[in-house]
Amino acid sequence: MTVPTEEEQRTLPPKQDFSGWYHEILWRAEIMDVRYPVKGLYVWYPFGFALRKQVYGLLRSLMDRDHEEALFPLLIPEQEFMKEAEHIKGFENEVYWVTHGGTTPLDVKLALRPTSETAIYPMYALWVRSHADLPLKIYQIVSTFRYETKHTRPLIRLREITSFKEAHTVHATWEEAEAQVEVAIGLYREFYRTMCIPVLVSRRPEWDKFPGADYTIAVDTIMPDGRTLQIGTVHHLGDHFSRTFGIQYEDTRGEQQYAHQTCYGISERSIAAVISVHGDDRGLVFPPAVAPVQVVVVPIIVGSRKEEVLASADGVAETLRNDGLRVKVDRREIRPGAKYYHWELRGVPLRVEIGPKDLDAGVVTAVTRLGAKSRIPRADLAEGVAEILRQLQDQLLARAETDLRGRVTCAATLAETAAAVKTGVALAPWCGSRECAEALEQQVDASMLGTEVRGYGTEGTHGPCIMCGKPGSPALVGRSF
Ligand code: 5CA
Ligand code: ZN
Repeated sequence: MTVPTEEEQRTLPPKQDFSGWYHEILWRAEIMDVRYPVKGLYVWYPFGFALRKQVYGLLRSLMDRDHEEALFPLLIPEQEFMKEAEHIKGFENEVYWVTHGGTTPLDVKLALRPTSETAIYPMYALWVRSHADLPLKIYQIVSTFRYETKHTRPLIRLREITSFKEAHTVHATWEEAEAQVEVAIGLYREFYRTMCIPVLVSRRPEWDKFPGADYTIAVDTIMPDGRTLQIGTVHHLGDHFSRTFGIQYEDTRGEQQYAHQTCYGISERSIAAVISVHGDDRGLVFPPAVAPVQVVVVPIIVGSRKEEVLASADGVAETLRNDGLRVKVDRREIRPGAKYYHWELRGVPLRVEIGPKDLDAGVVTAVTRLGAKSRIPRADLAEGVAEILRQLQDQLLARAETDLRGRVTCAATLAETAAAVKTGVALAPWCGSRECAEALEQQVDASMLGTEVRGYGTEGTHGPCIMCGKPGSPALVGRSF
């Protein structure tokens, strides 16, 4: 009975070795299969897909508050794609082209969308007529394709982004679009807070903004190896695309005006973040809000009382399901220890054990994924479990915030910046010039991520630019994925 299962025999690399841990956990916990024979394309296992369903269910519920969901085609005709000069420049090296229908060359090449501005905006030009049609707020969740040349990595840098949530809004004025940028940042903050992921929000440097945007606000988190991951971006598009695609509305005085637009996107990097921020040496740790299985019930079966214990386990599961929880009963004929191991690896926030002793005492034994053990009277089961999950949610957020805060260093010199980016990010005064940013990037082997930083410990330091000594304001510097 004490023979380790095959699953237990392979130990997970410690989280310390983040790259090894990440690679290994994805297949061991059955999130992604990386063996698909095209570089940068990966397969969602059913358990990974169940996680995706929770995360994207949350994202949808936030978007649905004041956006409408729609669906535009995957293929974009070359002429449309080529209309906006900046946009083409930004994407031309990443676009996959469809050139043939069967053996017949196409008259018009078709791009696989790398993002959907040029698919959506010609239609917006038809849909938007008057000020009464504005604001227009639409999103879609689709696959997009980018021929990425940097090292591809499951959920992080994909050539098929399978879970691209892109929102595209249209407004009467530049100011209204600017206000929408703030609304979008608020939505993304809420999305990540619900998943207990602390974020740093900053304004990307001019040269790093989205191709065709007036400005870009990025949402980053810090991964366990200290590198930042951009997990969302919000772009103010001004009237660049509306002029190109002819998105005009009649204002209250009967005059035609160009609209102002925003777009903002999230990909499965959000799922990479949940996995990476919370996981530990024993495997995944999911925040209850998005855990595909929130509670696993493990019957402790000994001899004669097997049927009684199993029946009780089913009853417990039913009570919890009626309370809206996602519950599994593990009835397999294997050691309880092997079951604990299995569900810990898969990040289940709470394990409920029921054995003969628990039955006699009218309780269940509850153990959180962080190891806190308690007894809950059977009569208070639903409330007891809900309270534990609430606390766990708070604990995970607090733990992640503490970690992130510890990785943000206020630096006043180049040397301090170089030291800080080894474990996280630096907030260092910068004058704003590209020359200084490039020199800095060279010398500390990190990127100038942005300014106007909002987040944890980001009061930052105003002072002389760490490169040239001119007056500077706090900028985010870090190594990024
Ligand atoms: N049209 C805009 C807003 S939807 C757009 O495409 N923005 S983006 O290029 O910045 O992409 C949005 C987000 O998708 C990024 O912030 C990043 O988190 C994610 N993303 C971008 N490229 C990839 C990729 N190759 N693999 C995984 N995620 C990606
Ligand atoms: Zn400078």
